Amino acid sequence: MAKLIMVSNRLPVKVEPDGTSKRTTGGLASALEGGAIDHEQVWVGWPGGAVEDFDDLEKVRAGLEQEGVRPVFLSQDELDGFYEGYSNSTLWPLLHYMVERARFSQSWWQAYQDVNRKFADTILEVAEEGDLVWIHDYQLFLVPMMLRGRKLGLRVGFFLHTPFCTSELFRVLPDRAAILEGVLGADVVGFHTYNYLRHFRSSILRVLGLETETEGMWHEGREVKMGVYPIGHNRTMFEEVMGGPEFPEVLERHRADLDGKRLILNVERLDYTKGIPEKLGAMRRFLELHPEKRNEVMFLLIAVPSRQGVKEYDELTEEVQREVGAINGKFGKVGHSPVQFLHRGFPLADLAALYVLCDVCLVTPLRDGMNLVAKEFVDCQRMEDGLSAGVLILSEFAGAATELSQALHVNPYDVDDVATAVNRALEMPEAERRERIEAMRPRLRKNHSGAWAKQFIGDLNRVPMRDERAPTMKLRPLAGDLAKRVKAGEKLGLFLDYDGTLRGFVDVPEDAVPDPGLPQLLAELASVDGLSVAVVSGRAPAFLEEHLGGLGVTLVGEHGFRWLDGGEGEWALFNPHVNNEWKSGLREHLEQVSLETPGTHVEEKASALVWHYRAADPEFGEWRARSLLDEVTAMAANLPVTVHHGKKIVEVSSLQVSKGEAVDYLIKQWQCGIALVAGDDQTDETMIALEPEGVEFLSVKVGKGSTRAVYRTDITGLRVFLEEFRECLKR
Ligand code: GDG
Repeated sequence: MAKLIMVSNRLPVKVEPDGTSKRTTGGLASALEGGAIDHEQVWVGWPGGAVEDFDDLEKVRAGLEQEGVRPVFLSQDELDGFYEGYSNSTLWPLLHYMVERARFSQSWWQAYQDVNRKFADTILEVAEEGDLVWIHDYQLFLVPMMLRGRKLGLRVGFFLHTPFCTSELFRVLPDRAAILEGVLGADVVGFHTYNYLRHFRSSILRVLGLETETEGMWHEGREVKMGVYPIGHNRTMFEEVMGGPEFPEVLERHRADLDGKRLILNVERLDYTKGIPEKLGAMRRFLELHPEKRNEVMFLLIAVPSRQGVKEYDELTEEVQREVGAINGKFGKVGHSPVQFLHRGFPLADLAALYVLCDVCLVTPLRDGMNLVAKEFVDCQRMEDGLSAGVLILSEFAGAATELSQALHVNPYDVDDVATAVNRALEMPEAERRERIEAMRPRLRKNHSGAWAKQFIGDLNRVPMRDERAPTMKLRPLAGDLAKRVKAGEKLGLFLDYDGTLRGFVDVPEDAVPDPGLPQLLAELASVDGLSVAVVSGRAPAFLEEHLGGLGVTLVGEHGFRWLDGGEGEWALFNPHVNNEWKSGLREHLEQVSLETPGTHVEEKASALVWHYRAADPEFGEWRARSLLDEVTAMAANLPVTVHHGKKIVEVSSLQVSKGEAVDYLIKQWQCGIALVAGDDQTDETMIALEPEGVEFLSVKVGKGSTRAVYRTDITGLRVFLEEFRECLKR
């Protein structure tokens, strides 16, 4: 059974002062507990502390290994550059949209790369063929790519726990391209929400110039799957503590402390992304607006200390303390301060008790990847035990907002909005509170942290092993066999699309001329007895003849409208009776759209009209293409045409003409016993879908996207195959 190698910056262990180690619970580690994951697990990560702090490193290492942990020890310098620097002072603020807080330093970037490489090296020490490697979070963006090519047969997953910011901000990062390339080393890339995925895709497009689809992309001969996996909270941990013998006592203690006050609970790490000053602003506003409630409510602010000693965080702590003092000074009275600030963590039982007892849980981060407090609060409500249900107020900028639609959603920057929501929550009738909790709970209970991990690992397990999917591996063995059969006298037809199949795309179609080796390769293949070669393209005859004429290769142009037998002589029509009267009405509409969409133009072909948007703004072009597709489909409903959305084109073409019809004709004409077709887009599917009788039919899809083809490769893979085929024919 393959191992699961969990890789995260922090580890679920604590190194004791005597050098021994103790497992800690919570977070990721507990998501894998409970037997849902049947892989043996190994952890790779930083054990905390600087390497200089350990007296006996080998003892620490041995202790950690006993706990199933492979440590990545880091020096103080590395921690400064990689952790405090690049991870926490560059990436963290930027990913949370706080670009003005992000600081950039070349030496931090260097340290980040070095430490990511250390992680990759450590993973490779423990990884064996077939293992799953699951890398977590923004500290380790580069690790997936650093594993590529170094060990075959690893399935690599990457999950981002923070938001992925809009590409407009991400582009600010000097090292943006390397970071994106780093992540694309993974087979499965996961995010909490669809929006983060969307921003990631749009960064790939704008920074790397690469097209993706929602489900992923084809990158360097591999498929990179992208998905949305909203993390769940740790149900078991809360169930256990709430079912424990001490819980009623803890609950009673807190109930007594509250002394009849209505509790408005806030729990978070003290971080600027959590919007604590803004929240205090809302509390102040609420107390101003509702003097009658000042004595009734208790805003409890639990802020777990974070990054103490870092100036920014120390200043935030002081700011919060000052403002809490000011609010209490203004609105408190003898014996009651409406805001209580507790700057420390609490045992889980206390936290659960406070979730149960509070009237309102106020979760108002300015940005948050998910926010588990919101989910824990909802799940911990105990109406069935006769307790009153609480109300969740949730920032619309927390990932959890997409799942928790019955919370009261607020804009955390808008103090009036939050103050109004607090009042609404306090006034809300019990029946409505219950209804809201009951509507949200079933989903949370199903999608707990264990289910989340199981789903991600399931997808990772479905990734084909590297060599199974390496494209040339699939096609290559065919080369030898086909060559043997041609030499033995069987007749083979090769039908190859041009753009996107034999040649990559460029901005100006006229620039996509064949590279020097291609005509030679095609000519050599076409000269072999029993082997017929056709280039089957959407291009106009003139281009094809200029670049691929006279090679003995048959040219099929305009998607199967005309052909040039053997690449010389006169072009002929496959079907002389094609009716093209439909063109005039549609042409006008397409031209109008081109006028309105910079970077697009209309191309007229003998039996087709094509709207090109390769040079348009990529997102605008894509959006316009989709609406155009609908418009044209409606306009052409009664016409003998077909409309399709190809690579950067929308094409309307005569139904009486297709690449499939043309290839079918040639297969018969040439009396092929074997036919191999290869193409990359929807027009090629008409040839891929052929089922010629009595012919062994091999179909190859070049690139990603849905297809009926049996083989899949990329441009390079196809080229390697054709070259290999030529060599085998010579042998
Ligand atoms: C990252 C992302 C994303 C808090 N105070 C106490 C305490 N907690 C526990 C809560 C909760 C956790 O800490 C905080 O949840 P977050 O969701 O903020 O998680 P982080 O790991 O900080 O953040 C975040 C998350 O990853 C998961 O992908 O949701 O957006 O930033 O579980 O219960 N626990 C105890 N005492 C406390 O005082 N025992």
